[in-house]
Amino acid sequence: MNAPFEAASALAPDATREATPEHEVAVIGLGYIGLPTAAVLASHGWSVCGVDVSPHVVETVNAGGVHIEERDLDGLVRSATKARLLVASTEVPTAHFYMIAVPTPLGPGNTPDISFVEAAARAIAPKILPGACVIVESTSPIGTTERVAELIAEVRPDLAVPRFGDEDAGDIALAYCPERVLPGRIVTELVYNDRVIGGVTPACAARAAALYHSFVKGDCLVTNARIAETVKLVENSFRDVNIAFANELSMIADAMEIDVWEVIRLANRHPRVHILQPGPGVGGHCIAVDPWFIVAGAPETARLIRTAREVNDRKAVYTEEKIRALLAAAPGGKVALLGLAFKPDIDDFRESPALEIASALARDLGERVMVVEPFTDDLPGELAGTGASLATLDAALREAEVVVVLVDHTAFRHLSPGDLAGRIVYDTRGMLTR
Ligand code: SAJ
Repeated sequence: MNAPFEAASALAPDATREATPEHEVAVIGLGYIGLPTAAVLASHGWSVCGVDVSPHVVETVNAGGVHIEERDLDGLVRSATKARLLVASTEVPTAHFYMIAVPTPLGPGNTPDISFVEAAARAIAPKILPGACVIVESTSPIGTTERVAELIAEVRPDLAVPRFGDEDAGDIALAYCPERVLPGRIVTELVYNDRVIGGVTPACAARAAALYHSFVKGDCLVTNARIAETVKLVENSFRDVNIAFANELSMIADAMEIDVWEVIRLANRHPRVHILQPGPGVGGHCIAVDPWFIVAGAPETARLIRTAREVNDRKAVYTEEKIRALLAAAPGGKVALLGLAFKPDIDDFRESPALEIASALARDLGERVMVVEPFTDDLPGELAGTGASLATLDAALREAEVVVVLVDHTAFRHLSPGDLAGRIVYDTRGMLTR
């Protein structure tokens, strides 16, 4: 038993000390959150087993490799596996702590699908020992941690599983602690961000907090599970609503032939105004998704949050229509689309409005579409096979009549309006004027 476990077990029910689990921490789901979390825990001395349903992911990690791109992650995983503090498996082991970091996608009608969380709970249940602690990190609809408790209780009638509002500690602990890390800065933010830790009971929160205290340099803020679930959804909805304001403003300014970037720059000089940046829509697997979890829970009341989602989705369609209109002014001409990722300087194309726009254009304009994306060697998704081409920045600027900035990657930021003289330019990110 090493130092971090002793610290964490100080708050554990006595039963913990009777059991000898195979690992101190089991992280279920080795994706964008699970793998960095497992590696950071291991780098702080914990013995960690990462669990994934994909044999490919498990083999890659056990060989010291990574299957996702994230700054500083490869070195961390390599050292952790070499030190044997991180192993991966397709089977859930016995452990003191279980962290669930599986996807919670949107199902039909924009309703949350928590089936992967439920499957993780069912896989943990037969293995869990008295004194263990289960922490859900996946972004989840309100009530999911209690659902996990219910599923474990069904499989394990021998355990006193805590219920929301209980005074007693119970045999195991259940908590919700949302991940809040920014893709591209995950390894750093895992350590330095504050964490919100919500227990099904106060004893559960204290038990989970002990684990986070061992590696988090930010504050660990303790609350109940329902509040912590709500906090996560609210954070991303707050951002979505504010980006929607900027996107709506950009369309209004367009119609009035006003420079939206200048308006925002000057309005933001007011001490209490901070308008975000318009773009071609909102992408990624969090901000464009999580607000729907609130809407699904309160469909009649969550009017602003729903409208913001619709405004941000509409901005992508608006951008595509505008590019088509610009191309109509250059009959037969080519368009250079700069960037496909969902935001600058990452290689993540999931839910990317830029990719959506490029694909829609390429479907009927084919080889008139040139894409410049320094973060890929091949055209991703359905763009491949449309006739569209992946070009260097120089080639695209030479050949295209219309140039559209979809993502303000650093690799494009040296461009000035002068470099694009004679071209029809549409800068959805305000990169050329900022
Ligand atoms: N965007 C704009 N204008 C802006 C800011 C962002 O159009 O002014 C767009 C981006 O281009 C991108 C999208 O919004 O398409 C989302 O990008 P982001 O950088 O704002 O956020 P994500 O999705 O990478 O990460 C968010 C973060 N949440 C918040 O900032 C409240 C992160 O802390 C969360 O951990 C992450 O979601 C998550 O996993 O939920």
